Amino acid sequence: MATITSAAVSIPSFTGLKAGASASKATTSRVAATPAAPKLAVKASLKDFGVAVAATAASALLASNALAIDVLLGGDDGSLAFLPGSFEVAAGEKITFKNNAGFPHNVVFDEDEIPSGVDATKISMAEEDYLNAKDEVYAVTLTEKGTYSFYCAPHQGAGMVGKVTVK
Ligand SMILES: [Cu+2]
Repeated sequence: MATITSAAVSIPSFTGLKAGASASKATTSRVAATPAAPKLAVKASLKDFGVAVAATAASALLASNALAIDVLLGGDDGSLAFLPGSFEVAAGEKITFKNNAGFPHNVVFDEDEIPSGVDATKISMAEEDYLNAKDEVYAVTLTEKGTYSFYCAPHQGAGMVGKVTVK
């Protein structure tokens, strides 16, 4: 009795494997190589495949739209500010801070005003590092969605602060 039950269970399980394999040509060889793999493993691999497709689509979109934003450090009128001071980017979009006027400037993200889990030191310039010449740049790419506040260490007191929302 126990043997029959086991067979009855394994047949639909195998059918499920075949269905999974035909659903995605890219994973066919991997699934076929391990016909005894539990159904759960197949589901996991199909899920991974789906994530890979989504990631490819996202990077293709990034490449075709060349998403990037430039932020000037210091206004031509002498203002100590980020221009623009508040903006939105897509996750993974390159943000280039470009030294313009009134330098030295730098870009430091506030560790208390960034999404949890993001390391401020990895996206910031060091407090004591500065952009000293015109057109020097500091570029950063933010991948975690949320709101980030940043400031220029030498001019924070003068109001040189900014905010970016990653969508
Ligand atoms: Cu500054």
